[in-house]
Amino acid sequence: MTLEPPSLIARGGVPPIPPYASLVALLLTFLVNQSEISAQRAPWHDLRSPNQGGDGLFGYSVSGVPDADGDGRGDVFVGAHSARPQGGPNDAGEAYLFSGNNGSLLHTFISPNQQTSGEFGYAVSGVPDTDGDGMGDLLVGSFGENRAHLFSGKSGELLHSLISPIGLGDVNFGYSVAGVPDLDGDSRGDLIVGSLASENRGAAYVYSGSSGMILYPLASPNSMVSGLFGYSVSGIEDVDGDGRGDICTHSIRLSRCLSVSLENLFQMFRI
Ligand SMILES: [Ca+2]
Ligand SMILES: [Ca+2]
Ligand SMILES: [Ca+2]
Repeated sequence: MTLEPPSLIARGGVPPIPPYASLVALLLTFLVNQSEISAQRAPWHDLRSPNQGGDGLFGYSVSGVPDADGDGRGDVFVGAHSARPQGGPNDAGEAYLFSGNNGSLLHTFISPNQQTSGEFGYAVSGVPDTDGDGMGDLLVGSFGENRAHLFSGKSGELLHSLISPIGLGDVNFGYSVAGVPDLDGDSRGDLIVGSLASENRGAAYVYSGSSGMILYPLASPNSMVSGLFGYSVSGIEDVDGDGRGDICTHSIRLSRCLSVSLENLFQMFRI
């Protein structure tokens, strides 16, 4: 006598479901879900450069911004560091704030220190509110100027211009920028700016977003020629439980996160 495999024995007169049928059902479910996901992935807004003279590498840098126009929705910041502002020098750069809600242009930003190959907008970042109006703000790196500029997201006004603390030589201050959740306890967002100074060893500088004053200069504990500490920087939510924002930096060899507090300058740990 030959016994059927248990999976094929019908119970109560109901035919067994072939194993492949459930696989087909799973596949169909997967395909339906994929088509729904594809539909959801259609872009909400197709953002284009507003510069009539050329896009100037529009979109080379992008960042989300905490709601800047008061509609309760996050907004979008786009850099175009090779753009030529109207009547301005080549490669001075521009940056643009768009409504995340409807894609409309809210503000166009140019450097207060326009110069040829200033590269304003090479790096851009949204910043938690720095000026107390409750709206997100905007940080722009211009490594060709060795500057970074902080603007009000709501009004578009310049709040602070940060200049390389080690001079205006070939230091590429502003190569990377990021907003940081409040780390000095004044309830305002703060800033970090990367520089590729001194034989590309690199450095990064943490600033108060409200005053524009430098809080901490940072260098790699393993500084080396072409180490590129500060090649990229980022602010992150509190990771060590002290209620303050923290920061990450990347160098050519490794990435490190810095836990920052006023009492204890920082501790480093690898990620
Ligand atoms: Ca908004
Ligand atoms: Ca603000
Ligand atoms: Ca702060």
